[in-house]
Amino acid sequence: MLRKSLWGLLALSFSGAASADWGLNMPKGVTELSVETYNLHMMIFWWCVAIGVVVFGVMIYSLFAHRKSKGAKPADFSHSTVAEVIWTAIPVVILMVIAIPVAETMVKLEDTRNPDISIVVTAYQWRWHYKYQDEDIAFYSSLAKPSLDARRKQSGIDPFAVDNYLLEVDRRLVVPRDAKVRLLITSNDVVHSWWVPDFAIKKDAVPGIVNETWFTPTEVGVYRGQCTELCGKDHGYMPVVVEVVEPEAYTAWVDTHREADAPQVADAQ
Ligand SMILES: [Cu+2]
Repeated sequence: MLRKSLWGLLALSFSGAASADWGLNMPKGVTELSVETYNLHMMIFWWCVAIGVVVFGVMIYSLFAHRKSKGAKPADFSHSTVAEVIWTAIPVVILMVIAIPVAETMVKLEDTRNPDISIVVTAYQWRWHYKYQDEDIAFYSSLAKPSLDARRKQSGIDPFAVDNYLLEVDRRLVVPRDAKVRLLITSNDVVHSWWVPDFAIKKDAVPGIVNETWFTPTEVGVYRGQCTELCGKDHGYMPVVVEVVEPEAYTAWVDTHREADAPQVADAQ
């Protein structure tokens, strides 16, 4: 029984579709850099698998082949310079092989120059505020009403009946496809963290500090995330929802959401 379920788990973790359902692996995402990050992650994963197979292979073979019952005699040397040089040099080479592509990607991740759109993201206990720097658009993005109602104690509402329970907001962040979106992330009170797995972005929002990041989504869709820094009692109730739309739809959205015409959030402070 146990063996059966272990094999089942193993089989599941190696089949792509199942791992997506189970969330065992990170998503590939919808930006060039999220795909790059995913590929790095997989490359390093397979390096680790190979190292594990070699190291444990040698260890298990040695234990088995040189066991006492076969009359093995322990060696009595205390140092082997050759072995020490080898087991230092090989990891150094492996780390260098890994470090080069990783550094390339990290440099790209930090390159926030020449954005098409800049958005100031300010975290509040417990909602997000978005301000488009070049447009007259600014709004709060809070947990959507159906989730808010269902999460109340003894609400009587089945959370499983709520679409995207705790992962939906009243006003989504809207950005166009194929645009370089720069985020300037800060906080109004405590440390929060803006996280959208499909963009491979998780950036802390720290009071008094502006953190920068950027993404260029390549696919239209709705991408969800959460605050990932324990920020108080409603930490679990401040999701992030980003809607990526076609450039024309974005222009239309901007036209209808300029501050003058946009509905104001009643409890905005
Ligand atoms: Cu938070």
